[in-house]
Amino acid sequence: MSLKLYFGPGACSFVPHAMLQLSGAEFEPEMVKLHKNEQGGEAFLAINPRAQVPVLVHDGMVLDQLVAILLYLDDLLPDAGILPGSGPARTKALQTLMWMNNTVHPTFTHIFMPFKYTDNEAAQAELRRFNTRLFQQRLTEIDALCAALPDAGWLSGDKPGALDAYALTFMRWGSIAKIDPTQFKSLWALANRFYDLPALKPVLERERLQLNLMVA
Ligand SMILES: N[C@@H](CCC(=O)N[C@@H](CS)C(=O)NCC(=O)O)C(=O)O
Repeated sequence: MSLKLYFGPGACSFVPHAMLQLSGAEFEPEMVKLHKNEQGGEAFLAINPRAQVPVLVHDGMVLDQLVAILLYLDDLLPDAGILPGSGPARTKALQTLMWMNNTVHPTFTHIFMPFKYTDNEAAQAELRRFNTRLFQQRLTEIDALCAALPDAGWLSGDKPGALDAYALTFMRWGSIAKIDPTQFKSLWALANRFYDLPALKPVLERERLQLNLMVA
């Protein structure tokens, strides 16, 4: 079996990157430098014409879209704990995953890449302002989900999984937008527990990830 993941440091691709690493599966991580626009270069466009990470390549099959990749990996690696296995716990986790992907994630894109939505500079500034406030609300909502967990519990169930990695990612992104991550006490605690998982270390080193970008 050959598994390859194209990831951008600090991007949403952290979620499958972390899941693959924690699963213990053999995979080839391939870095795409988003800040150098490598996703728009000829070599990467030949792999994903949508010019985005993450991209998973498994035995020649090329897959983009975070949720599709996570569901695929969850099938392939059922013991990895990416999502709860079945029943209402799985359905609720999927509900949260879809919301994170179709609502929280694009809210941040409006802050970080407003030029994707308008070429008017004043409108871009307004998108940044409005969506920063909205993103603060989304993080508050995720913080409440974390606060409702039992002690040392995970959003994804018994094991640290996809929802936890995505929550950590959003919290980090918030700090790029100067939203202090330490104000979200339960989310901050969960993200730190995830960050401190010994098996995650290679991913943190590859991506050079810091949890709070407000403290340089
Ligand atoms: N809908 C896509 C969104 C992926 C996405 O937004 N990827 C970002 C990184 S978080 C990216 O590649 N950005 C570079 C760009 O759009 O130029 C998914 O769920 O996979």
